[in-house]
Amino acid sequence: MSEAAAQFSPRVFSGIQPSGGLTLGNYLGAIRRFVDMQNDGIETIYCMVDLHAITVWQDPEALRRNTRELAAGYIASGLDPAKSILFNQSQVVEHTQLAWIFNCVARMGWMQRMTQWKDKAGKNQQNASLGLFAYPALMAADILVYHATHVPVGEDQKQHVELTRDIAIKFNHDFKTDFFPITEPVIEGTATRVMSLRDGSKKMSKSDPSDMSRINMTDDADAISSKIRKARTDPDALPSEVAGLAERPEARNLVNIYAALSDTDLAGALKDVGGKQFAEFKPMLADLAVAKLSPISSEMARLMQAPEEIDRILADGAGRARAIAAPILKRTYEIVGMVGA
Ligand code: AQP
Repeated sequence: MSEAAAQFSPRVFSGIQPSGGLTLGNYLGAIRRFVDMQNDGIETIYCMVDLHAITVWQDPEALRRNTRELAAGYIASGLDPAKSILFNQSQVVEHTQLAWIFNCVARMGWMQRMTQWKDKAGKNQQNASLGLFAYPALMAADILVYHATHVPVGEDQKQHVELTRDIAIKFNHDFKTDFFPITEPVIEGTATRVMSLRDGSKKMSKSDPSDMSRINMTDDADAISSKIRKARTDPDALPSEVAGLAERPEARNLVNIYAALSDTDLAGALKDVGGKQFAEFKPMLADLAVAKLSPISSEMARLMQAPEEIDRILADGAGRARAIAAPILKRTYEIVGMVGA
């Protein structure tokens, strides 16, 4: 932990957008770390960031379903509502209130440098939503409204957590205070960047137009096997050494997924599968993925039968989250000079 973070008690915050169904990338890159940190006994707060999801168009009915399904995915993967605070972002208004303050702290140039903004807005930035541009300030508010010291994320979110640190530093500097912690990203594990099954240079993503590019946490055994069987590869056998994967992004990705699902690293996985042809390796990977993911998808399906129970868990979590966020927002308003705070 850094010196600045050391003044604050450890508290973990992270979130996932209900912008589609959960993917294997979200599970391996984020949710498994969420569960580890919960089980390490640290205070953990995990959110379904529905306000982030609407920075690009979401069908309202799909957003409702995806939010509940994401909550079901959290719980089915091992997050326990009695141990972690689980809620959806829109139900804790302090996030958006602090985000406004941070919109006034962050600089346009900082936002313009964000690679996610550039990727998602594409060539037509003029037509992107203002919310998509301001996304990282809301993310900073999500984290700092709890004085969170640690944020488990996949590799792609590193830049946004760095921007959160810049916002905290500038706020503390401008107002001559040390009120906000300088949060640490926690990017650990074998699978911090799971790639598309169709293109080893693109990350696996819920909003990729091709469903064949990803494994969804709700996919059944047939779908998982078929997607892995059809995953893009090259004609060579797998190498025995990690160096042999250097110029082979698709092969590396599949071995990486195998490694993460078997709780080992690339070198450990290659001890099992090095020298094999894809015709032999792919069914091994499919069996492993089905064995690891089926219990989660069945539990998600069971939880989705009782949406009112999911809503009750989220409402309870929102109440507990607000109890932490409200005094931090109030003190922020006082520091900024808002009369009546
Ligand atoms: N492919 C991935 N590999 C490892 N980690 C990943 N994460 C996402 N994709 C991968 C991590 O999952 C967490 C939640 O991500 P998010 O939903 O907030 O946004 P995202 O990173 O933009 O994820 P998606 O799936 O690509 O969503 P869309 O398609 O809506 O943009 C984060 O910790 C992220 O790093």
